[in-house]
Amino acid sequence: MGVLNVTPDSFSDGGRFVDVDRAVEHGLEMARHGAAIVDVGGESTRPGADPVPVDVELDRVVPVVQALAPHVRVSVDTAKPEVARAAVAAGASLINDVSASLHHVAASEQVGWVAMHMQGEPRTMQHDPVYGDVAAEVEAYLIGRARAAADAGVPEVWIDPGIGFGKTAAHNWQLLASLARLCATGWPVAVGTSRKAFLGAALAAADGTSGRTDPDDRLEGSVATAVRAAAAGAGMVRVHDVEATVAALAATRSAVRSTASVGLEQRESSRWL
Ligand code: PMM
Repeated sequence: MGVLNVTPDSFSDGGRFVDVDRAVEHGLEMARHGAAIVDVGGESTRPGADPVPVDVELDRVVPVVQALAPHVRVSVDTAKPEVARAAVAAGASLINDVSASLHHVAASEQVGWVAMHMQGEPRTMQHDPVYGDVAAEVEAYLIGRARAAADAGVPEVWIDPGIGFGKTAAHNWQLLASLARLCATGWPVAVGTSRKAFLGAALAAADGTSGRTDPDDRLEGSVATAVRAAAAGAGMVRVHDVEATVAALAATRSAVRSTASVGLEQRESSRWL
């Protein structure tokens, strides 16, 4: 899933694709580079972000969805039912829902739904996130949301642990470390680590520098964690750098296959992943 934020203020690519033509061009480019889905979002969910009025979000999202939908599968990244409905009418077939509350819209529109876990809301979620057992709590929450959606008749349900949404860096690493367990629930898992702040600290430690504060400067961490997620069984990774991620996933697949062909167990190759 390639990320297309049509916002002036997203932490990772804010302001770059506000213009409809540029946004569509970038979406098509991600599709050419191998994205199966382009995820169009018109409201920033970065920590501290203020909500956007519904008419503003509609104006940002609908024309871009309409232009992309004939060429590539489109999802809409929104927490507003009006925006989700309008995007589906414009051709989107997946609702990417960081609020995990729109399953009734996905059911009535008969489209797919991604339920993401978030503790709190974007304006305040990073103030002091606290969990007893983050992996268990996120899993229990997501299973509940997924069951509700399936019971309501949603035809395609994904669960996403919501990396960075009301989580410390330690929580994010714990969630990544326990992804195989989330995948073992049987619900298809989506994961978004791309360019997020917790990667900056890890990359800086590798560099010996004080910090990679620019989200554009977190490519290696983004790709490495996408590969890690896929190796753990995630069916979808939400990324900004589609070309690099697709190549890394293809190379990993070849490496795992050749490991199997020389008689080692797959487990062997995934130990370091
Ligand atoms: N992260 C962001 C926005 N939407 N949706 C899902 N399903 N999972 C995520 O991890 C996620 C998301 C924030 O990143 P961005 O500002 O770069 O879009």
